[in-house]
Amino acid sequence: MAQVKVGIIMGSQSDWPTMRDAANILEELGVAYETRIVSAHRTPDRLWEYGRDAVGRGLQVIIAGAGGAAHLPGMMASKTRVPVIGVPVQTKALAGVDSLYSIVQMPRGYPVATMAIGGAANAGLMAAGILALQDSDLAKRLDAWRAALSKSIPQEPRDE
Ligand code: RP5
Repeated sequence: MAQVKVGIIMGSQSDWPTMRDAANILEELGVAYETRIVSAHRTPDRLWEYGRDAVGRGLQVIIAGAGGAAHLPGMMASKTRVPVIGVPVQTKALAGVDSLYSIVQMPRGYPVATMAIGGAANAGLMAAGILALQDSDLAKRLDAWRAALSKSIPQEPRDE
């Protein structure tokens, strides 16, 4: 079993349909990851333990998604120096702007690399890019993934 280097955490089961996009990208790129439900409000002790153990367990990036009063990414960034990529999950009431604002406005000293609302796929790619700095095989796979995406874009639009 490969060493898990990326933790994908989310505030609720209801975040999984969004956060699955990050997992899918990591799977495509052959990056070992784990998934956990960790709620800043409902399971604060779980959050504390996950952050406390992250470095020792060999995690190198944490992708954290949450919606509404989305404190999970910021609290995780406070608890561990492992880089945290935040994913604002879209909400019904405020369309995810609440999530975005909750995640992006971190105080100096505890940054969260915040993606777009619902941007879990890009979070996976960002995590892969960070790991690829130290992993030449992954770098090749990521380069190939990017080249394939570019190649798939047609030159001209067509009637659908
Ligand atoms: C947040 O509250 C979660 O991240 C989720 O996006 C939102 C709603 O959670 P549920 O009520 O669906 O469990 O903590």
